[in-house]
Amino acid sequence: MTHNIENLSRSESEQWQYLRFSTDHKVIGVQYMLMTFFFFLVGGLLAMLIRAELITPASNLVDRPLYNSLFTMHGTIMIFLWIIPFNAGLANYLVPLMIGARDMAFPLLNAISFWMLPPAGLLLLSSFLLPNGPAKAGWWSYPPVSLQFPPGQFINGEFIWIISLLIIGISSIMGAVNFVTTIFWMRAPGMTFFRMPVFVWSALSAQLLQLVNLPALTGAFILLLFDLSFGTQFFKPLSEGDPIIYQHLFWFYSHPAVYIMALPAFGIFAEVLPAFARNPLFGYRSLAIASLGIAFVSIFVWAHHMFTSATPGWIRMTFMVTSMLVAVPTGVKTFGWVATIWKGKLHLETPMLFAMGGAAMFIFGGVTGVMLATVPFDIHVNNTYFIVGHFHYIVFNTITMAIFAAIYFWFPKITGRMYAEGWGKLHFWLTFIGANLTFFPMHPLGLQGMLRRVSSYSPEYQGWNIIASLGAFLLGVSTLPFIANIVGSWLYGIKAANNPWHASGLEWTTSSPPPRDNFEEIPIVNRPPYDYGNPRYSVIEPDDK
Ligand code: HEM
Ligand SMILES: [Cu+2]
Repeated sequence: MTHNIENLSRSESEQWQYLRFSTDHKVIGVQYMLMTFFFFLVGGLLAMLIRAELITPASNLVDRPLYNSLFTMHGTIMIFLWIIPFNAGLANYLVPLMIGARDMAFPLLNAISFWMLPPAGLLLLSSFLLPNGPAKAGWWSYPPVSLQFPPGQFINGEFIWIISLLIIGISSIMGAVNFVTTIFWMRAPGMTFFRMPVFVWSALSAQLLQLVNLPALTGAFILLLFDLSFGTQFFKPLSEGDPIIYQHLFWFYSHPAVYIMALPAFGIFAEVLPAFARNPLFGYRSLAIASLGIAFVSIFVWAHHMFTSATPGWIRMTFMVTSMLVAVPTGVKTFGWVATIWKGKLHLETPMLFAMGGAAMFIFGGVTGVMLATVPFDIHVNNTYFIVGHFHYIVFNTITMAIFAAIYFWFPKITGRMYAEGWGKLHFWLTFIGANLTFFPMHPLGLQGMLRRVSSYSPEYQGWNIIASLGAFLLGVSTLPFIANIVGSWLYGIKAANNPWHASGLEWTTSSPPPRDNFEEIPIVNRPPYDYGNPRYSVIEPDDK
């Protein structure tokens, strides 16, 4: 393999653009993805500390207050600084390309939304330097626990936590306005709603949820801040405040947040599976509508997180039924993925491995989700490791795997270079095995009664805990081939064709990487997506791999 000098210097100057202020949606998208990956590593490091503590039944590595900070910061970072903003970054990169636009509707607003995040994230991390350390009340930050800081300490971990989450939330709302406007008004001629790829449908559904539900969380955080720092009594039970109201406001956003995280993953599966099965996506319209259906139903299920919060029976029953209804549109999705690869000619390159692995794991996490929607079962396993096992099958085994599928799939488009296949497969197998070793044992542990958010446990639970911790360290190792592959291939990888996977989306019709304005000429769309036999646009494919 030869590299000429121009090539190297060109790519070097390209990498620096990601540190500069830019209003190009592609640069901003990559900035989001790089920044959130940094926080994924921080969150992962915290997870390994937690798992190191849990190898032995006694609490001996960190003290209990610090343990509380560890799981609080881990959960907060993984949700608000890894998955949600990563999805925003990926959608930023892809949506304008996929709908044939030259940029987002509001490029400056887009850049501002991004640049609010690094200071907010660093502010959150800085709370490790405070005398009493970071917030300790879990990622829900329920009052009254979250309000228990020594009086007289105005700047405490909880204060910093609320301020940084408010900044992140405002950034997300601004982003949502931008995405929804872009998808409604910036589509290329002929790009009707039912010619948009499913990825765009899922981004639209997720961003609508941000618009509708995030303001409730923002309001709750502002009231919480007043209770914490300015002596109000909104949520303080001893002064006739109502902590349960906080739970309602919190979950009114935070259950849909699960779908704000998961819908883009479903969108990724809908792009990757057909490309590598060389089959059109099965049931395009129903998958597109199911995205909106999932988003809609998810607005009405929040109280399933409150089955044990002295919730009246009729509310429990109502929310049990609505929660189970989510299984209908998600079932449509799963069926569509299976039917797409059925009898396909499967090409098992790295993006496909991650997409198939992630989709399969979603079936497991989805089934335990329906189990948890059942009130009596949920009461039994409430606050145990069964919950932690269930949601990590979603947030890690499904969504984080989908994110890796996306990174490998669009890497050639973004960087103009190919990644190394062998390293990618190594990364997949380490991740897949590590994730199941880590999170499967949490289910039997929870069924046997091991509580979550504890740093010590009774010795009978140790066996499964050792397996989970070894799995977590394997996951830590799995990031090494990934980082090596991405950095090495970005600098020295062989040049990528415009459409190395023979995929069908509009983004593959332009050069790799695309020019500043995305397309030489705005394309005119005349066919539905995933129409493999008939290219939708006149595509010229130079030196295809
Ligand atoms: C990288 C591998 C990961 C490992 C080994 C891991 C492990 C853990 C462990 C051991 C806990 C503590 C459970 C408890 O005490 O209740 C935890 C909590 C949590 N994790 Fe992860 N996790 C990982 C990735 C993720 C990801 C990708 C997310 C994405 C959202 C995530 C979200 C959470 C949340 C929300 C909590 C709950 C925190 C709380 O109780 O307030 N984790 N994780
Ligand atoms: Cu929920």
